[in-house]
Amino acid sequence: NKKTFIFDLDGVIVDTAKYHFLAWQRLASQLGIEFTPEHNEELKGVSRVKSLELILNLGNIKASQEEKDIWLVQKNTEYLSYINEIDESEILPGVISVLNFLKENNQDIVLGSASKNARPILEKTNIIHYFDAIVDGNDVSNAKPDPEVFLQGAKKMNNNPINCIVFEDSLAGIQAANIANMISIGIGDKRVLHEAQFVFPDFTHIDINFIDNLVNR
Ligand code: B16
Ligand code: MG
Repeated sequence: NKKTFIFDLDGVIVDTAKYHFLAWQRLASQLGIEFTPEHNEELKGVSRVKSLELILNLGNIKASQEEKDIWLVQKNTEYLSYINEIDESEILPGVISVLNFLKENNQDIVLGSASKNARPILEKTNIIHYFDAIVDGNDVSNAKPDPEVFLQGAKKMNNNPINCIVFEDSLAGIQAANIANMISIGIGDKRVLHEAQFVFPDFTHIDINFIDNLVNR
């Protein structure tokens, strides 16, 4: 039977972490907080609100909800100014061949992302037409490792979780896929993503026969 392939966005399809970093760093420096690329690693797959909490904790800053709301808008406005400039060239190597193979083989393609900016990113990079369903930060109330985002994706496709395959770059996302009873495929560092059933450094390392086996298993 038909499989549902669920893709995370940031870190799997596009590398938007660098733009999140620039926008968070501007805010952090304004607040007198030192924010490094290592800190940014910890924000991968984490929601916008939770990311701000982590950054404020770094600087031991207590703030009112009004202040936090202003900073969240400021960060997102700056992030969107970068997103506004992106195009197809931002798509990570090897992703398009896998999407094409899945389309040719009539498999479901679903987005499962924590980002509330997922749609504009898919539009700017010209790949929104590949997706049969999109589940993003606007749809879910429980962040990864809660499996809600992926379970909603399966439900939209009317498919059973055991027929779903998840591509993720964050450990929380891998855990979410495992809890959902889906096949978890890590994209990135094996040491970080050790709970995944399979790990590849990036999509160029995934042989199309591997995908074909998942389709026909
Ligand atoms: P936004 P993913 C996540 O996307 C990012 O990895 C994470 O760094 C970001 O804070 C989060 O989306 C929310 O993004 O501010 O655009 O709503 O990896 O789940 O696709
Ligand atoms: Mg991600």
